[in-house]
Amino acid sequence: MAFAKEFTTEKIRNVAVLGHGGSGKTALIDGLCFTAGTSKRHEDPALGQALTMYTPEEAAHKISIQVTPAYAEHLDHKINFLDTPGYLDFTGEALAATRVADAAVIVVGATSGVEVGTERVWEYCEARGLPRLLFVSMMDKEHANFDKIYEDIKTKLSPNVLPVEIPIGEGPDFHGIINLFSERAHLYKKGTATGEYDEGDIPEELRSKFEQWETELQETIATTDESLLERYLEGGHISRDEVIDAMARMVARGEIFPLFCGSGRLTYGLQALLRKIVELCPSPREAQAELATRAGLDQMVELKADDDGPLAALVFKTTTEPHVGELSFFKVMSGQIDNGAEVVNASDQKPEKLGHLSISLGKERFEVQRLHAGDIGVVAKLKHTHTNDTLCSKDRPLQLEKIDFPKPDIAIAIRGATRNDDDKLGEVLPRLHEEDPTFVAEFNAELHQTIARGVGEVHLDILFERMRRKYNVNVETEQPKIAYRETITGTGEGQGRFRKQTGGRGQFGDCWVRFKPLPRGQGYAFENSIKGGVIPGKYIPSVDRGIQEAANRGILAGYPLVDFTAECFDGSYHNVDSSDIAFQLAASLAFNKIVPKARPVLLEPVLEVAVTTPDEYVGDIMGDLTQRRGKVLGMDPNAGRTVIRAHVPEAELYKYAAALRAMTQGRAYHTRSFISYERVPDHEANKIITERKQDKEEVHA
Ligand SMILES: Nc1nc2c(ncn2[C@@H]2O[C@H](COP(=O)(O)OP(=O)(O)O)[C@@H](O)[C@H]2O)c(=O)[nH]1
Ligand SMILES: [Mg+2]
Repeated sequence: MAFAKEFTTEKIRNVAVLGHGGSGKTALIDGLCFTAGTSKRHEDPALGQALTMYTPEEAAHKISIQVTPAYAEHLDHKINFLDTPGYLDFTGEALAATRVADAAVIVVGATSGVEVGTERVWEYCEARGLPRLLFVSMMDKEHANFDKIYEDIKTKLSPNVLPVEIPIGEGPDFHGIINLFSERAHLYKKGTATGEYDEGDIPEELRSKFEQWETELQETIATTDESLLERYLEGGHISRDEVIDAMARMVARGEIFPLFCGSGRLTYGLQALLRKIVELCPSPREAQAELATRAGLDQMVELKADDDGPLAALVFKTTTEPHVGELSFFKVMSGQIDNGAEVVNASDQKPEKLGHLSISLGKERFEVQRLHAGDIGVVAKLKHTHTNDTLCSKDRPLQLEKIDFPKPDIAIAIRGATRNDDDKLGEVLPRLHEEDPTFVAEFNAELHQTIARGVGEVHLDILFERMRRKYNVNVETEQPKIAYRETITGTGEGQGRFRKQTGGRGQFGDCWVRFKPLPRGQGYAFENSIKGGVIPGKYIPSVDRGIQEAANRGILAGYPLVDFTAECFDGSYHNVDSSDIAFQLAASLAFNKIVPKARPVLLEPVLEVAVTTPDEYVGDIMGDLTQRRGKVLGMDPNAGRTVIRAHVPEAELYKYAAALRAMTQGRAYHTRSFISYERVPDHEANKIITERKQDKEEVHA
């Protein structure tokens, strides 16, 4: 059988394509791979299908939901594209892509501009120091406005954006691009299918803009090099090759971000972009070195993308495909891999065989004989390897730095739709986690519910769809119960006495206990101030245990009582009848008698919420947060966006993401984390206590 072509490290580019949802990333990759001739079809995500968008969930929702590799062979190089979801619920996938890419193309829609999702991925790239090109997409769309988007990028992303192209015409009139490298106009005809164009002169009406931007470009490049500057100042011209050379170095150092434009749908501008990716983006060899840890040692090892280095490949994505089983996508950070190689998983040293070693072009896979350092590949049916594992050689176990996935903090309660579904959950939920580390689910014994957590509500919905399709398991969802707590606000003291005389040996325990409130979050403390052995030392732990058990059962509504001290200060015992059990019972009697007098109240979990929103929605969001009993802590406006921080009771935040989306047309997002327990206002508390009592009666009825 014929193997797919091998590319050596210098001939590889790994490019994450990132941007806000709907900015045109998937259409762009489809157009680029088609323009290069590597892919034979040009499809439109609007119809639910494209090269890097093929799962039934993606087709149904018409959005990308997972990182998907494809490649384009161009100018004797291979560009590995990583398509990513822009939707913030799937931001873990974008993070995975930035972890293995050596550069990024940031896509900004010509009518929508920089949005929250664009800013988010920009931060990811900043954090990794990833070189970036910027692409203004959908230049053919009605109301496209290149200059406006350029300004937007300059103010919201970086002042170091540098336009290297000028569109000719915009919206339906978009028909060409001035290329500042060749200083020629590329003119597209109706019927352009793979980015082909005629070369022409700079149109008169754009001449002054061209001259201005061209000067800017030459000046920027001249300042990077002593001899270039000298020549430039003497009125000389810097040639295309010199510009490309100097620019590639600036891009690699993150000093400038060249700005391109075009249309993924029409393939206008895509030939230039392909070529510039090859010329301006670093190969894996030039990318930053990786730090790996030797298994079992603290020592760090620096790894370069080098065929002769020790093998280390990071698995950045696993999926399951019907009829194929599990697929593991990985990047070879160092060393090379032969088809059929025997490797080990660094996390447990277990062997894995890399049979049918392949590269992937959307849903298609092509077998390769060998993958060189820096390349991205895929294998099926690994036995015990998951996302974030490192594959390495047996004699040099190395673990690469893991992808730092976002914390799943949106919770929903689930149960199987039928008994049969319920039985399968235990097996299927861990599998979903293996495919997507930003999903976790486990049974919560306190709430008596299986709680699933994800990055967002849409994320969870789509996972349940996937569960239905792949594993034939249906779930029903409901609001997670709230883990309320109880505490006391006053002090109280008194006696708990247990005495029982039945036939032979009796039971006797007697203790005096004082209950005092503790500050929030302090939990429970036991103090022993018994003097003169009125309760023998061996029974003191029994008193402690009796109180803890009673506290767990609560006093108001059956929620654990927390943040209090129990001080045992007096009591008595009986030589024969006293026992561990008798003192436990005496202590719990004391608890049940005294705590109701110590002004018990209900506590609820409060979360700190940070909402990032375009300024225009601040008023609505604040009003809504107040309705949810939220306390706004502060607002931080910055370049058209505001981050609002607030403390909001968890009980008021169910489906908040959907509410926020509705309020802001999907342009705001929020993060949350537990902050503390706080007292429930009395009228709310009474409702909760009454409901809880009814629940209990139903259970016992
Ligand atoms: N007019 C026009 N529409 C486009 C273009 N690129 C994408 N679209 C449309 O914009 C929508 C979002 O595109 P998609 O590639 O899925 O965006 P992504 O979420 O960034 O991957 C789809 O309906 C596409 O058909 C383009 O170049 N021109
Ligand atoms: Mg997409």
